[in-house]
Amino acid sequence: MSDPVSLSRDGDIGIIRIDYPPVNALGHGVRTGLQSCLREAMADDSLQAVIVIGEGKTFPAGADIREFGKPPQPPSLPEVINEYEASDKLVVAAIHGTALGGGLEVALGCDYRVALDSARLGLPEVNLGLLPGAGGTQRLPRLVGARQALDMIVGGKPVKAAQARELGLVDDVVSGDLLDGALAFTRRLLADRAPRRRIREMDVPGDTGAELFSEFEQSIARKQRGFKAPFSCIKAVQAAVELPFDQGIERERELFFKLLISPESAAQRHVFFAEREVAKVPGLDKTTPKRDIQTVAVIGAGTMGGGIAMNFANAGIPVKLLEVKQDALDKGLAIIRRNYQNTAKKGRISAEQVEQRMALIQPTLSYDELGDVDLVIEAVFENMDVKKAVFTELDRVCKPGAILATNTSTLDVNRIAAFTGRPQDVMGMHFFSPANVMRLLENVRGDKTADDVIATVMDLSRRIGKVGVLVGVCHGFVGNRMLHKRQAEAVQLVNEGASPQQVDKVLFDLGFPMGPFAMSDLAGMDVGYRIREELRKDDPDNAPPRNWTDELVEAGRLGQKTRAGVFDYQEGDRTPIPSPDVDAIIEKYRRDNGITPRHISDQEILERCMYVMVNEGAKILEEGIAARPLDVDVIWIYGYGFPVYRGGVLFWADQVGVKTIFDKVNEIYQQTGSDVWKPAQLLTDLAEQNKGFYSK
Ligand code: T1G
Repeated sequence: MSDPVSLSRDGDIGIIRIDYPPVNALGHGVRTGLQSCLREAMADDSLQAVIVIGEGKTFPAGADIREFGKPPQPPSLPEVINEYEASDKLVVAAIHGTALGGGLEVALGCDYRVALDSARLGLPEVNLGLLPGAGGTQRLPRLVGARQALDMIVGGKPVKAAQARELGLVDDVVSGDLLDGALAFTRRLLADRAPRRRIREMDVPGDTGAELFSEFEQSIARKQRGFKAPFSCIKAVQAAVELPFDQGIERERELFFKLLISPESAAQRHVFFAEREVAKVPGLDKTTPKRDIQTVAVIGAGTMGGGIAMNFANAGIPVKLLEVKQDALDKGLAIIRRNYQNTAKKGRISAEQVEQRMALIQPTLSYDELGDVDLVIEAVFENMDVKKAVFTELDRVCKPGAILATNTSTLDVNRIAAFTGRPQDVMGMHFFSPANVMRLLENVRGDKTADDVIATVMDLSRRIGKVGVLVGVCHGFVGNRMLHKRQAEAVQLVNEGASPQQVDKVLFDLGFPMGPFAMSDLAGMDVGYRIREELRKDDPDNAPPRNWTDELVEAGRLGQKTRAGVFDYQEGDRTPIPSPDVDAIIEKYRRDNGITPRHISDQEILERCMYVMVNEGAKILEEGIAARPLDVDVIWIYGYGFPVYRGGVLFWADQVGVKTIFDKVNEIYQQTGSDVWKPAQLLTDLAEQNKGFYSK
């Protein structure tokens, strides 16, 4: 491997190039090279200034996250940055791609910054449960003010070059060749005898009052519930206002290292890599061919079909939307347009983009118009007879090689594939509602699905902005299979004496956006009811027994949509309110079933709702329905809002201790004899070996 950092020159200007693909991360080799090249340039009297620039796709995109948790290797990034700032020659950072985290901090150690017009700059460490630990919390406020620095550091989102110019974060924006632009800029500085600009010597401009920080903290409290890093970021920026630079740096370092060893940051760094690893399907490598997807069709213009169609229009992919009746088609298109107009009202897209996207959605009533599409996604009623009719038609009209996908959330994809003469071209693409918002996409491989179909659909997931996870065929695949176990346990806990609001609070406090019962009310109590009734019809011996939630549905309490479900809801308000009517139905259910209610602790609720999911996740891995623990974790984070600072259900299980979980699962199994609680062999093995799901 050649040196990742090199020094060259153009006349009397030194050029320090960083070439460490894929993102010029500031690993040990890069830090060492930056330091040695700067020293070499400083020793060369014929050089008047130095430019630092990244090769490949970007200026350094941060510290090398893979180094965290390993023994630190000098020189540290702050040391290197301090040398740049203290150097006796003018230093200019030439920025393209994404100057993020430590990368932007290196640029802040330079006197001036030039950015390519397409560049983005940010300090996203908060997304990793960290804060900028190489001077960013002390230098950025001195350059752009405390308020703007708080927005960038706590929000974690990058700014575009033009906005960075307005903020004073960069001194020039160039187009075309970045190095040429940077050389011209640097020559102007030399000609103008421009002053050195060491940010450590500046004061923080603008508002620096203590109330700025307290108000900012209040403004994020609700959204950042359970996170630690955002609040530490605020403290670090406040230190920039209240302390001399070097003491502020010390404060930043102290706050940084507390976060670095926190379980929350370990979890968030795990998720960063996991959400990228899921796209790498074991057994399929980059050489697996992919089919060319130019046009798509969606069958069904209901809530799911309309949302699915929007994903493709958003990605610029023409999509035919088929319904069997004109009024259903018109209604579906009207809902899509309204969704886009709402997005435009929030300023996220322009009115012109609304029309562009609507133009990409081509309505049709005839299957015969699907002969040229490369992929079809069926999103019709969850009934096997309806699926059979649709896939029989698709098999008749679609061209050879077209991929036929089903959006089913529970039905058997292998049975659906068998309705066609091309099961190798059939797979599931399970979108989560609302399909144009939720990022998770469970891609379900049938027994006969071809590898190139899988590779194509996984790649397409990324193209439409989804986090695609490959799963196998079983009832509920991965997410809903685990969810159903949690929901059943939640109901059982209420049968035994807990209240719905107590159960919900325990899981809300763990970090879920809402508890099981509030979630049922949001989705609609009739959704679960229909699934249970289908099971009672299809497979009475294994179907769940009737329970009080069935009675709620039969009493018309369907959830938020009827302003009454497990909880009551005021008009226009989603806040769940405990309902005396529901309490009466639950009490009657207990009496009718001879149950004497008992006090149930929060800890018991947490263990029973979460451990049943861990055990089911272990069974899913054993059966090969999910390939790796990280697939299960990514599904729960992107499909159900599992708190990212806990890393996912199985990452969290490791932090609790698999042995602890196994002991409790086995204890409940011995008490109840319920198969749901029969410890998975994998869980048993890990407990015996005193290992976790992620143990190497
Ligand atoms: N360290 C190590 N590997 C990284 C990395 C990083 N900082 N960033 C990306 N990669 C890998 C990634 O795992 C993937 O690997 C490949 O690069 C392409 O990434 C002291 C403490 C830069 C916007 O948080 O946001 O600086 O899968 O698929 O979609 O204050 O990567 O190919 O093996 O995402 O084009 C702060 C994180 C670090 C930026 C590019 N920086 N990265 O997106 O490609 S902490 C970040 C990103 C820090 C200092 C603190 C994105 C990207 P593989 P990709 P992309």
